[in-house]
Amino acid sequence: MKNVLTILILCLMTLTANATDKEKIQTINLSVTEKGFVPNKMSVKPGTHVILKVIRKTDSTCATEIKISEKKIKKDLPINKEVTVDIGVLEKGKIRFACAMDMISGFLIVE
Ligand SMILES: [Cu+2]
Repeated sequence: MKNVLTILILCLMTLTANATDKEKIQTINLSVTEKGFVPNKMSVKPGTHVILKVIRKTDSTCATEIKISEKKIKKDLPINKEVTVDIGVLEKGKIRFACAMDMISGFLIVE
């Protein structure tokens, strides 16, 4: 019984490893400064799984949150703390990210 369990766990591990192998993950670092989101324009290839690492570096901004309406994502950005935003796999198009009030923004261009 113990062996069956071990085999099952190993199988699961292999499956998970394969899934991540096929997927192309791209981590993008994003800062919030007095200038807004930096960079405010990035491009990635379609089919890429995008993970944003966002750090707000200033208090002189209204972007204390990041909102990605298209993906129904909204996350707080505490100062000087890296926040991980998993956007998932992106299809061809444009993804807009912005502050909660939609004033400061940027684009992820998928092409
Ligand atoms: Cu704002």
